[in-house]
Amino acid sequence: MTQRHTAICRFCHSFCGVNAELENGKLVAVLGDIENPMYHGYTCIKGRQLPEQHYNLERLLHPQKRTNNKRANVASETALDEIAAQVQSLIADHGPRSIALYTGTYAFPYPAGGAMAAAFMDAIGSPMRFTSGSIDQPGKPMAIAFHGRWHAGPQPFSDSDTWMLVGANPVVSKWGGIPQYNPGKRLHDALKRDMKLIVIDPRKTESARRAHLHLQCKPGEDPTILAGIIHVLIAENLIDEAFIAGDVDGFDALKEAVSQYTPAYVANRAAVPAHQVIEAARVFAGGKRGMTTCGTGPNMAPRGTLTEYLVLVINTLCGRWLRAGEPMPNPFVLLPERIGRAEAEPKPQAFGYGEQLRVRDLGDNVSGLSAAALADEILLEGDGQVKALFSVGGNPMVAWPDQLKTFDAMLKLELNVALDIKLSATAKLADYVLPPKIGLETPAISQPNEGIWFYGFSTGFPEPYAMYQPKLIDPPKDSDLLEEWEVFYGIAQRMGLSLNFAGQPLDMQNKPSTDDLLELICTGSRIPLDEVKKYPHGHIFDDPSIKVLAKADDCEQKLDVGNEFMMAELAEVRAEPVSAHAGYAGEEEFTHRLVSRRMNDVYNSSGRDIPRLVRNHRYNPAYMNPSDIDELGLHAGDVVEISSAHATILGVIEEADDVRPGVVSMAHAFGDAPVHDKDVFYIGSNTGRLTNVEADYDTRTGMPRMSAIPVNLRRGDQSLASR
Ligand SMILES: Nc1nc2c(c(=O)[nH]1)N[C@H]1C(S)=C(S)[C@@H](COP(=O)(O)OP(=O)(O)OC[C@H]3O[C@@H](n4cnc5c(=O)[nH]c(N)nc54)[C@H](O)[C@@H]3O)O[C@H]1N2
Ligand SMILES: Nc1nc2c(c(=O)[nH]1)N[C@H]1C(S)=C(S)[C@@H](COP(=O)(O)OP(=O)(O)OC[C@H]3O[C@@H](n4cnc5c(=O)[nH]c(N)nc54)[C@H](O)[C@@H]3O)O[C@H]1N2
Ligand code: SF4
Ligand SMILES: [Mo]
Repeated sequence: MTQRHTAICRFCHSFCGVNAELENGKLVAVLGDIENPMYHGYTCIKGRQLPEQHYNLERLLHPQKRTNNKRANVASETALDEIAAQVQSLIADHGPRSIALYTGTYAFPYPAGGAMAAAFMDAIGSPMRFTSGSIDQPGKPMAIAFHGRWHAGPQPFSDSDTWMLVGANPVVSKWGGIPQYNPGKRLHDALKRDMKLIVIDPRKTESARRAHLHLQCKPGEDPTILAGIIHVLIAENLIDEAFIAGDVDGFDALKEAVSQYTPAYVANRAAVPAHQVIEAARVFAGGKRGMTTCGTGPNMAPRGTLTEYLVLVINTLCGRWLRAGEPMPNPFVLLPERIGRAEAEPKPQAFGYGEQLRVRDLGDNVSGLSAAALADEILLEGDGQVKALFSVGGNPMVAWPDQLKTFDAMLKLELNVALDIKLSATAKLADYVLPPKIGLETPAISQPNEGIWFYGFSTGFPEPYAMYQPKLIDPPKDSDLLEEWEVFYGIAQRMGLSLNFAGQPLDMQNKPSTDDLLELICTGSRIPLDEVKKYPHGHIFDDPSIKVLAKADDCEQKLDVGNEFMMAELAEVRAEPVSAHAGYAGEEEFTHRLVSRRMNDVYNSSGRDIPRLVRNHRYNPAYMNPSDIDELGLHAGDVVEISSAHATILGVIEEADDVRPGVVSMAHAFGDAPVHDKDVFYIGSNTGRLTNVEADYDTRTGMPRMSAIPVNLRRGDQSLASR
């Protein structure tokens, strides 16, 4: 008999509330849940494959150990015994800094795992914690630290009449700008009420196709474009003078810094018509409400922090922050109540504190230690060298920049532990692979999507929504799976450590349940988790009485639009030579720029083992404008060699009218170790390999250039198609 339960899809970070159909304790289908008040029945093709994900033949059901290049199953208890002993001896010989943690994409939906891993690192005293966030949009927290955060938060999408997306494609990515909970419907509803969308992107994306105005720019020129828009806002007095007078510092320095970013200069440099720069400023400022938000594209391109900063500046100049008396869109549900005040928060120290890395003068900063430097920390001999890596729900071999360096680092590690559901490119090289329970096999809470409010702005639930999902099915029979948190708890037990979890001491004798831990994670929440559990379809816990408070009488904080580092960078950008060449100033020997993108049916390196998700191709095509393909004398389906100043990869060409000429648009997290390169039609290829972490990086966040990478193209080996 078919039973229907509501569940949280954790294939991606959008956490759609769905209906799961179970037969004899097995998941057989996933459908939308029309009764869910946040997602309104939405699912995507990935979410509908959850049964395939759970019962995939490539899913590991037992831990594996690699000895002499051979992998064999090992009992989880034995694996933990051995790992604990090795960690203990590494710490004894080399100190706690020799143990590093990397949490990737799948740490997010399983919050007990990340929190237990952090508790373990606290207990051993290792500062070496890295997250995929540091190679995602590290410019965001850095820019917020420079500019300041408006305590009450941004104006919500739901009542905005203008919106500007810079290098983001939320319709596909379910991230970055439009609230990522059925964003297609939200955008559709907004356009129906006549919201004007502006998109800045070298590709006419699924989001750009719905825009009132699309600036199809050269990639990597966002600082110039945004400075140009600011120039127009100021020149035409399209700014909120009262807000600036009361709550903003640095206006004069900004005005001076953008004075030479005329629309004509922008047009010449970024290849967008001058009238579009003017129109973007007028349309955005012409509306009453709405935000400019930035996605991964410009964060991966050079000067991501500056781009994010200028995005904040545009919002501030237009006064687009919530004011006293307005309803608080989300005072939180499973987090402690947060009532905004209409004032700037004190600015944190942005960088230059805490743990220092041994390379490139990098150190701790508001976006965390740079994962782009972790391979160096593993490879560089000497005091403090990293000898052991725990990778939790991440895939360094395909996600970190400079893949060949990462490959060397993976081989150099003395202890390489991957917590992964399958033999990913990284797990294959690991000494131990510890597969977890997934999805419906463990309870879920929506709380991580509240927490990301602090990461940027315009992320997180736009309303006070929460949902809980109990464990609904057993893991496959005879499997030996450990949840991520159980791994760190088990190792700590063996090492005799006491862990502090979510601020509270854990009972190290009587193992908690996942539900116990979720309860701890929600300690002090505005609505108790038990109350949330009463609403199987999820619920919006509205409280109209919660309104934005007035600025405190003694508040002297202001938002800063003239930060000295950012003004200096603006001057540096303006001083760069501009090339009339189709290529780029100072990079004339390169003909194209390769840009990042997301593909709808896969999620970073996940989804390739699910037939319906790779029905068109298993690889990541090199999408190019047909005119560029013609010019190269190539055709769709041809193999092309793509070379940056650092490395060469293969690509398979696909025609795409939506890509600007001079641009190659290609997804990341494909490919594998170099010996597999020729299987490009089967595994795709790794764009991260083109990136040099030692050149062209942000000196504060360590973020290297991972988009707008200058490349050359030439015909590749066409016989690979038949491999
Ligand atoms: N060149 C280039 N590089 C990039 C980017 C880019 O645009 N261009 N994007 C960057 C960004 S934004 C990010 S976030 C990073 C992503 O960086 P990572 O998070 O390191 O990469 P993923 O491929 O998402 O790795 C997820 C891993 O988790 C495994 N997994 C799946 N389900 C589970 C589960 O339930 N539990 C556990 N423990 N594991 C699971 C998957 O098999 C996979 O191996 O890549 C970055 N790298
Ligand atoms: N289906 C699916 N969804 C995903 C993922 C996935 O792999 N697949 N990955 C998830 C992850 S880890 C993240 S962080 C989010 C990211 O979410 P988004 O930031 O929305 O990511 P993208 O869809 O890649 O959109 C980035 C856009 O930037 C553009 N771009 C590239 N370089 C530049 C540039 O220099 N300037 C400008 N202006 N634009 C540029 C690209 O053309 C692209 O359209 O998506 C998440 N969602
Ligand atoms: S957007 Fe798709 S993959 Fe992401 S949570 Fe929703 S159904 Fe799952
Ligand atoms: Mo990401």
